[in-house]
Amino acid sequence: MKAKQSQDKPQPSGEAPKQHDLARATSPAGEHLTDNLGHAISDDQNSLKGGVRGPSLLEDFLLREKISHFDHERIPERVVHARGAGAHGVFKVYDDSLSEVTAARVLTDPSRETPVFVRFSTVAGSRGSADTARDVRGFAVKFYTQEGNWDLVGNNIPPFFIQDAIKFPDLIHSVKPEPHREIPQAASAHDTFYDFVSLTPETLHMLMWVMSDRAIPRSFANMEGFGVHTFRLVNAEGRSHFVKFHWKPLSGIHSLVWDEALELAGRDPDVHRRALWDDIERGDFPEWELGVQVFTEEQAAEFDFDVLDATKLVPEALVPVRRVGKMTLNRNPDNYFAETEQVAFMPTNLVPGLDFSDDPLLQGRLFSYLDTQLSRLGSPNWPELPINRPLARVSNHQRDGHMRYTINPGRVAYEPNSLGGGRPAEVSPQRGGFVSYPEPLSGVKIRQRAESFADHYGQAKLFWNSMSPVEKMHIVRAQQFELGKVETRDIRLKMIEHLRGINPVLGDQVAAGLGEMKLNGPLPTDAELMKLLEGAVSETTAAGGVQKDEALSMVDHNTAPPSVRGRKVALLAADGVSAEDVGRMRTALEAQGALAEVVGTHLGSLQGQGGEVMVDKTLLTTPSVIYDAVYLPGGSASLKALGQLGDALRFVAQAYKHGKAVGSSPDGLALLKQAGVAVSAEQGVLDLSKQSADDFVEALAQHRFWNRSGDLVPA
Ligand code: HDE
Repeated sequence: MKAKQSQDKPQPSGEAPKQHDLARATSPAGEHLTDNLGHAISDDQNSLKGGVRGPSLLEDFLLREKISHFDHERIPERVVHARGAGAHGVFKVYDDSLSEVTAARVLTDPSRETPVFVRFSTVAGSRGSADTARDVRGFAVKFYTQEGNWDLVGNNIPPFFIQDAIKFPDLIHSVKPEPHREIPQAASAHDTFYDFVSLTPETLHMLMWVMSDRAIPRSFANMEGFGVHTFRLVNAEGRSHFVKFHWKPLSGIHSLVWDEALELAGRDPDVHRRALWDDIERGDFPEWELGVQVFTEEQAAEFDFDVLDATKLVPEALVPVRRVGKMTLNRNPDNYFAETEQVAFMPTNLVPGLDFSDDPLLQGRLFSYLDTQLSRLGSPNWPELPINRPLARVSNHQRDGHMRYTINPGRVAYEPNSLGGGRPAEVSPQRGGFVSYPEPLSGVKIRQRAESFADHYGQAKLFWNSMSPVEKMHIVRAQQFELGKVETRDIRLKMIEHLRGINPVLGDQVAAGLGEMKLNGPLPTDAELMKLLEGAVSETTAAGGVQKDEALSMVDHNTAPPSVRGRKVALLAADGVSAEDVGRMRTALEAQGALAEVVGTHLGSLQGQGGEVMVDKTLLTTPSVIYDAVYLPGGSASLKALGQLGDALRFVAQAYKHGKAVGSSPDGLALLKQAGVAVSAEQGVLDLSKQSADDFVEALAQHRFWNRSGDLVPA
């Protein structure tokens, strides 16, 4: 296990600058208790009263200060992406090969380690909502470069719902809890969202992604990230290329199943936030490679879709992704509010060598983020907050405002000036001054959608075609669930027609689930549905002639070779468990970077066969949905005791139903049977008298076994 990093340990060189900068604002607990102005306090238990049983006195400045500060300690939560978790890290490019297309030093200088702060988020829910809601995830990265901050404020889904920023408030109002009764929290499964979607077919491509398992990630470390919009790279000669940014997780892309997501929302609503924190504390640092799709304007003009339309992606089959660098998250924040809550991202934070495109959604964002910080953080001086301030020197004539922290000496606060020696002076482009790409423009002033934005179904079809049968089955089930919650029949009917437009089998199966189409016989089981959907494909349009893009599937393609890195395995145990078997499995798992936890009948230690076994969690507090697999270590007394516990039987049955690897010592086979789980190596249920611990680790690396018979979920 790698050493936990703490502030007094040496840090990777690149991280140090921002960490030192933050340390200037960090205030560890002092020896003496004081008020906010440094007066020592002798009694923090009792307010000042007129007599021990008398009224409190107005004079009690300590009581008033403490209560008053408390009264004002909340700020407005983000209007979207309110719930988030953040971490510090570093980014490094592999080589200087991008210098042909960009002058951005952060992307071309391999000797630099750029500090980053990343915030992951859900979109629709409030700050206190659950991590596992079906939703898009925000993936916002702030690079503290030597040339100023660069924010890549992306999502875990590459297209967006809408094409023009003017529709964003409508989209968000439709998905947020309905305004008359504030229901439902953090859910798209309600009438107003589908009312908007059914009347706005440009949302359909992204809707398909949101109905897929991408919207219920296993962890933040198992998500891809996307810059979504087309941006520009500009090289030293001023030449521009278009670019799409990607983050490829080195621990692969993995998702929950819906039943797990629902259970986790109750059992551990902080599951993603907790995993991010725990992984970093343990030294299992989450990593992503930065990928770029670079293409010219001429190439873009040849595509049968518009790269300025954010509801479209550029298929990787059309423009491959080049992996150019790596980001490692290696330090947890010291204070949630000061860092994760007060961090302010803005797509306008750019460095020379990068620029915007004319994507009308991006153009609207260029206004929104600065604007929203003013109401959220309350002052134009928010860039002075430690988490937001750049490492590059700030020097200008902006002054005053609420909570101004910087002291600007001297009488000059204007430009041009002679009294201040003409400083600070403008910087020429050659010396790093930012210049906007001189894109030639002409046109009439007009409110109109470009004809090249008109195709709303083509890429939804591409996504659908690219799914494996199980992924398609999950989309059907998700849509049946979501529309099943929509109370207005007319909206359901409109949605079925849209889904039929993407693929008739998709539309029909959803319709059948909603009672809008009669089938000859009962509704298909999951396995039957998967068979039915296998050949269900649609002719794409607006996808550059690509009919199927493997990169869009999490099953057919992954961003990293199969591995068990970061996977968590439960070893179920009671008194009498074989200490040797526990140790053997733990060693096999940890050798490959996975984590083993003993889930026992009680906390503390178990009286094991051959020694004591320490318990990490108990059956009462820890469900199977926290884990990626379960193993039943030997010890007949232990397994007999477990076999009498409903929690243990459910644990195993549920892990099985969720498609996870299950392994058992010979002593545990009876319990497996009791839980209704049949041994089958192909289906990831291993009898360890016939197979080795390494075979179990290999099964774990497959993540899920979709070939189990019958309906897998719910357990
Ligand atoms: Fe955002 N978005 N957004 N968004 N967005 C915000 O800014 C907005 C869009 C994204 O962890 C807000 O500081 C508009 C696309 C992330 O702090 C706000 C439009 C993408 C985060 C805002 C979009 C995003 C935000 C709320 C359409 C993916 C969280 C708080 C024109 C590329 C950042 C804040 C964090 C946050 C506006 C569309 C990603 C209100 C107007 C497309 C990851 O300014």
